[in-house]
Amino acid sequence: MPAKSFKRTLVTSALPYTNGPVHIGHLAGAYLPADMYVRYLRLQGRDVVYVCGSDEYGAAILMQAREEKVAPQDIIDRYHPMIRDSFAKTGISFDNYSRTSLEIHTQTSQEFFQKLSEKKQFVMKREEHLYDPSAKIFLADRFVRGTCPFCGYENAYGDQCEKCGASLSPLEIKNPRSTLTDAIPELRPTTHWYLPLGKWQPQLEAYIANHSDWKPNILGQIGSWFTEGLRDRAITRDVPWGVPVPKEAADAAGVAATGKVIYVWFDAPIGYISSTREWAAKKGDPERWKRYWQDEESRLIHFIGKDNIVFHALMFPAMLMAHGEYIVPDQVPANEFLNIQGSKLSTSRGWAVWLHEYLDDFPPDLLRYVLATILPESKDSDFSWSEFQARVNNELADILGNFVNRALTFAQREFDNKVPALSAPSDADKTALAELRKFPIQIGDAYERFRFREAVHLTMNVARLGNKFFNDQAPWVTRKTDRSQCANTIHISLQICAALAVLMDPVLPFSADKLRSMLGLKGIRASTPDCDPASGIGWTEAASPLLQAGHALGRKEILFQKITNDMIESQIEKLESVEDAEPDTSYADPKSTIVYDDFTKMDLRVGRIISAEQVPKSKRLLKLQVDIGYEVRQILSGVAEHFSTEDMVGRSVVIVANLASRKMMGLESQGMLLMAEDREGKLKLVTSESESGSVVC
Ligand code: B3M
Ligand code: ZN
Repeated sequence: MPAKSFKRTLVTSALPYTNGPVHIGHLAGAYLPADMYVRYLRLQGRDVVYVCGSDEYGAAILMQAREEKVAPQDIIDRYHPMIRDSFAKTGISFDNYSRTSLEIHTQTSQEFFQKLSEKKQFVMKREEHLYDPSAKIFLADRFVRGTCPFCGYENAYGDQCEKCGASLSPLEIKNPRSTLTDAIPELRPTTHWYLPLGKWQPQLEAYIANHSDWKPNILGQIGSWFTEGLRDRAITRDVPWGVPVPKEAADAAGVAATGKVIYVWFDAPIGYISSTREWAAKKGDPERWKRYWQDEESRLIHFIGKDNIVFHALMFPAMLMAHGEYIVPDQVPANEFLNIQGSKLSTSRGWAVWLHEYLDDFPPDLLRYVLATILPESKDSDFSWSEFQARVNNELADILGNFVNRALTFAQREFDNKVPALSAPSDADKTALAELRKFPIQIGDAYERFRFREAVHLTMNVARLGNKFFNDQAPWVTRKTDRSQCANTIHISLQICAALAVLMDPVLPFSADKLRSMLGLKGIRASTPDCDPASGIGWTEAASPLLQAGHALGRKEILFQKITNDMIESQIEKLESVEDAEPDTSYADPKSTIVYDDFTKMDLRVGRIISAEQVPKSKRLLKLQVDIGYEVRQILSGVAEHFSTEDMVGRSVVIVANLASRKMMGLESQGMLLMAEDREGKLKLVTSESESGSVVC
């Protein structure tokens, strides 16, 4: 639960760039968790508005237009409807999906900019910038490529090196070239508006300190930005695509406004405001947006991917503070990245599962469910088609679908497709109902804490409870021996199905709907924007018996079809037809800081491997005897795929000597070998020239 209670919530998902379709990495990052969250809030009857829209400016779109020799407008007009429709078909239930090329956005951004200009919140800087003499254009961000000053990579972008991840400015690049014409750029003077982020650092530090409940991955990133010191950010560009700098602001600064646009990372977050404004206007209440943005009792939550953290957790809050009339984000649940089949997702190489293509082949709920179970909430995670198949077949079909099917089949055959009465419930019956009643709070608590994987796991536990109860009660026996007990079993199983039809809605909205019609269950509050928060049965009531005795059930259907091997193989083939998908070779993320005492708890020792053998029936494990001077330890190490036994014997390695011993394949392991894993996943032993038993410190 949030520490403070809020009257209303505004939820946003990052505005996707409109230069290509969306893929499942996008979905797992910023859209699916947000949608699950808002559906949960709506079922709770809370006042929530969920906005998003297409991010239609920025260098990426301009560059693509140049490559294709079309106008930028053609690019955004092609992808905006495609993205909007893929989201709609996946059940991402925005209250409004806007686009930043709309007039309302130009107006909102310009007003915002103008206000900051009037409040003297900007700093003007005249400086030399790279200029392409043949294209007659200043080269911002991605319009320059050259050698990275940090790692020497020769094809680094003007704003970032893809190899080492350093964030760069075009002037830092060595041997710069124009990406438009390949010309060697020259320097020309130009004037730009800067947001003095450095000046805001103390306020931002206080703001972040107030939000210690944010996820460690976010706080970690922000902490390192603070340590480096925030730098002033240029928030205008000399490019022919973007929201024009307002003339009043240019006049006040004594700069010609022509050709100057607002930097995309300044206007895009304002897109959240424009989208809310557009929503209010469509509702016929044009001022209503202000309640969500300018009232201290409203809560602002931005769902994003980790590459957008600095903009949402520092830059946008600084903009809002500088403006003075807005609330600031209260939560920024940023997700890490989703890899595909063990390799980093890459749209340029086509190593991606595109949402619109997925939707041609499978129902949306299957993907929603599988992604929800593997969301990269605290570290990168991996999507594989075989796991997709396994989770659909073993969890959705075999646990959830099967339970529903068994309960409904029994009701149909034994009780005339009606809900039998519950009479003189046994202890087991009462326990099952009591267990069921706990779920709305348990699952809800996971949603409130932005733990979506946990929420989904707990949701499946409702179906697990149902299956266990059904099996233990064996209605196929009691139908002959004890009709009334059989009736109780089916009555309770159906109540569990009804609870599921509400509780699974945030993750499986289409199937929840189908299940409600199979049960003939009416009067459940919708989890979509058109819901009426004040009416219907909502989240809290979901687990109190929802079906009356004698209630006529609907028509039974199969909830989840199983995925065959053929279906999966063709998906894998489609992916692998992409040339040279590279494995993920980025450096592993830094771990969070520990204190010296944490380090000294480890007893690291040098030991000599005196024997090594393969553990029978295990592909991975080697059994080692390691002499650590004062004793010989048996250590099991999962490295058989990397080293042969001969590679190991005789080597002096470093081990963790005080790791609690544990059993693997029935054998005891008394310690652990240290290894160095490189970016390609290759392992090397960490060796030492010191005598056995030496302490590594
Ligand atoms: N379009 C970047 C991205 O899609 C950007 C997000 C804007 S959110 C205000 O990663
Ligand atoms: Zn680099």
